[in-house]
Amino acid sequence: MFRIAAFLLLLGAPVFASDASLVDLKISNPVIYKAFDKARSAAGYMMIGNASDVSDVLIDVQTNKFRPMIHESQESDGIARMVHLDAVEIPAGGTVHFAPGGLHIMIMGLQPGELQAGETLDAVLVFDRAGEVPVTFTVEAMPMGENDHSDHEMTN
Ligand SMILES: [Cu+2]
Repeated sequence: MFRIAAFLLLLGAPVFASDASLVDLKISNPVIYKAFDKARSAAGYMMIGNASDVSDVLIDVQTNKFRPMIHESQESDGIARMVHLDAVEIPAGGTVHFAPGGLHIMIMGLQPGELQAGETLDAVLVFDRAGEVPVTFTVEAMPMGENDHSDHEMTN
């Protein structure tokens, strides 16, 4: 929590202030890819557009059942690894893509039968300014050729 507060102070943004009327966020194409039926983890993707002239910051993702984390896949020296992020800035007038190979919403510890293709998952995206924004992810099988994350080394 302290790290999040420090990050927001650096951005000059009010911490947990409610300025929902200032921001106009649009979440598009929320989808969760699962590599195979019994995979223990899955990753959520989407686009977050900010049509307003102030930035916002994604600070949490919540669901009733799972504890998703914000991850970013990074590659250095030919080794792909995932880094846990406390927050993601959504710039004024910009769009942030959560997409395979980059930012994603990581859901780990899946039990057999959870998050099968065709199901949906209701989640809440928590932004510094916009507050809680509900989103419904659709679960789909991992498209051919996409990275399934399961071989990634966790750092941080
Ligand atoms: Cu991840």
